[in-house]
Amino acid sequence: MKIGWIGLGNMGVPMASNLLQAGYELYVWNRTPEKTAVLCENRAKRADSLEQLVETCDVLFTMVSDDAAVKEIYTGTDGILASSAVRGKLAVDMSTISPDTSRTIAEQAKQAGLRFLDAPVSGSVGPAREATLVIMVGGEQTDYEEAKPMLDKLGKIALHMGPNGAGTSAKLAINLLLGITVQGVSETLLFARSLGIGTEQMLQIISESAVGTPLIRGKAASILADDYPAAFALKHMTKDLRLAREAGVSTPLAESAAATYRHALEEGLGDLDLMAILRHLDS
Ligand code: NA7
Repeated sequence: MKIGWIGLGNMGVPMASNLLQAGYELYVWNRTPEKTAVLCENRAKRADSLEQLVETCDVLFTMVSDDAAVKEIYTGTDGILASSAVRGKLAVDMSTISPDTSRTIAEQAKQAGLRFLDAPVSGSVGPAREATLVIMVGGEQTDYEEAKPMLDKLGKIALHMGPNGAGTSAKLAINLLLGITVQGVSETLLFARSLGIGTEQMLQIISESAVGTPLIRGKAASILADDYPAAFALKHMTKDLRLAREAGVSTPLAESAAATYRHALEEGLGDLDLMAILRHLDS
């Protein structure tokens, strides 16, 4: 079994590393080729083009930024679907994109003879490294079963949610809660501070209370240091809340959160962790 991995960003590198660790033969491609070095020093082989990757590999994984990136990789002039070698193979897209785009790519892939799963993840860089991601899969049951042993090396659970688009729909829903929660924590801390309660004290109270979560405990050190290296980049949260809005469902809290992330992005905080909205709200 030869696996092709496309997209070596913050998430792609640790995830692809876990497939290597699990003993799979791994070929990698990234738009910026230098980023393949870290994996190629560790037994992965670099493909010079998507065409070469498709010809060599049985299963293709994509983990890239957004709808535009996924479209370019699958349906661009030199994209995956341009190669006749895709016939009979399986593609697993783990990027967070709109359910509509997942369904469209799945249909185009089908016409080219490529089977396609949307399989985005909940969890940031830490869970990616520890292979404890939560994976939500949309597509045919048999394709899901074929991918499952590989997905099990990337996450603690890989659930089949339904047909194509169901994985990305579930992902938008869970990230809606994430976006709202981080805004809620930020407002709570700023509210408490205005009433004379220090952030460290308040974080302790939250952690010990019923609303304390691993998410909030995990962000505490970052909040106290006002230092936000990206575990999950604020720009990606902004994108996910925009995609959620495009679903056309009334979500007043998420609407408010979407505006906050958008303003923080405009302020130049996009490459920091999503928790950096606290810095934006505090300014
Ligand atoms: P990053 O760290 O921003 O990495 C994004 C990756 O996507 C990186 O490999 C990029 O290549 C690649 N990319 C972006 N645009 C393109 C295009 N147009 N063509 C090819 N490749 C592209 O994101 P994360 O790893 O944190 O997140 C990945 C997904 O998981 C995202 O959907 C999140 O919302 C969740 P580059 O290195 O810049 O050349």
